[in-house]
Amino acid sequence: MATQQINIPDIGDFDSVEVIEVLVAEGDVVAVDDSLVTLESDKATMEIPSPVSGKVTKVTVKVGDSVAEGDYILDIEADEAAAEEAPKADAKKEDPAKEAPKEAPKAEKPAPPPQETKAPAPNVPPVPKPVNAQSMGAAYHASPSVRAFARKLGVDLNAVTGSGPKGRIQQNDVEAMIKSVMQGSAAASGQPQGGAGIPSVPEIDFSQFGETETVELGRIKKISGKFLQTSWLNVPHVTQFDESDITEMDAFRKSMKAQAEKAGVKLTPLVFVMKAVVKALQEFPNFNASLSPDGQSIIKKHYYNIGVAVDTPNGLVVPVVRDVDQKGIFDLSKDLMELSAKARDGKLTPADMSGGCFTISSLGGIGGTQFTPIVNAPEVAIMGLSKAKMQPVWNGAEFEPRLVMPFSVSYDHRVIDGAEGVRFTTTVGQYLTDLRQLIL
Ligand code: CAO
Repeated sequence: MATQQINIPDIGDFDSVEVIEVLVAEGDVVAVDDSLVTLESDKATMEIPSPVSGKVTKVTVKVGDSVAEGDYILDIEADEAAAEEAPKADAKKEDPAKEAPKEAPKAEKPAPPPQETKAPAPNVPPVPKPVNAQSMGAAYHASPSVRAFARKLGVDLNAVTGSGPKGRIQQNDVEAMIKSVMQGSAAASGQPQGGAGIPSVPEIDFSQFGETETVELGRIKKISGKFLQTSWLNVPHVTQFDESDITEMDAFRKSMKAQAEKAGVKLTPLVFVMKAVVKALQEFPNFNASLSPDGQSIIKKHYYNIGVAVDTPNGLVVPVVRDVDQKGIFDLSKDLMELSAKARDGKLTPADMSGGCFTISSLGGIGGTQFTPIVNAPEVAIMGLSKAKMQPVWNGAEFEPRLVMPFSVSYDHRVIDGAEGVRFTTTVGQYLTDLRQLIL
């Protein structure tokens, strides 16, 4: 049997992340994908899964340690089948007991495997499982044992307030939640209650009406669904609809086609919208903010990172384009193409999806006239783009054909008032109609 040294895999841009749980001890037997340790950064909690099955022979980290990609965390004596597939050439990995470095050399930085890989080969670094990466909105912090406890009792942790450090949910928080729901149920004279204290949707056996099929939701849909529901239940939404005459903008975009091709990018209206939105965010800083957890203050951000909703075969994800204020449209286009390709290949890291200030959801390439996007909390506003259409517009003397793009902005009414909301959409619309204003 070969002993394998397990190192922290690619965890995105984080260079120091705290170990908040060590889930295995020497002598434990683990299977592929079993969680070994839990790491927590400011933005995400992630479990590091085992790349092999076997017996844990040494644990070199403890709760409170800070780790980074490549750090040595434990040894596993791999089962024979897994050991046969292990690389023979790497003497250090075959017998780490002879030379067990505290940290694996940073130069041995392996490329991460696709996210959906179920059982990676023994020498392939495991992909950390984001527990609460900013897939779509707010998140909770809870250990795997508390999550298992909640799952067993059917408690939705999105609805539980954590009393531990940094709002971490503990078992007694789950118990308190169950108690309060039970008391609420009794008070509501038998009315069935959901986990958030609202009436549940009635359960119906649809097979009584015809043939049915039950298909389990994908992992991303399950995660984003929770974030969307959390936002929907917590954020008082208002959606402002507007439209912008983008005739000149689109003519400019088309005139840049050859130059864009030379630069290896494809310009779509979205990058112009990103620039217009950032200029408007600079003028309306309440839109580039988050509400403090106690709801008493606004945290204004002095950076401009824009999340872009990307439709993938596995579900909706929101990678973040950084420092949009400092980039030109070709660079933005390149970032967007790279991030959406990564999203569709299931290769986004938690870091790719964190740090957003404002989200844009563009359905303009598909169709529709207007829609009401759900705020990506704890952000406070989101823009929805719909398909631009050529339409007759009265210019004071006659109708002329103009390309008009409908869009909407949903916002958190606790932070933004209606007048400010419509001033923001009007400003974005004006910038898109006359791009020259962006350089003023
Ligand atoms: N009006 C008219 N045409 C538009 C348009 C708009 N608002 N937005 C894009 N288009 C055009 C593009 O110019 C392109 O046409 P050409 O090939 O002729 O230039 C075509 O539509 C396809 O664009 P695209 O969708 O590939 O590119 P994009 O930059 O607009 O969007 C991305 C990129 C990743 C956001 C998009 O592919 C995507 O995934 N959209 C779905 C997001 C989503 O699901 N949101 C819903 C969230 S709420 O459930």
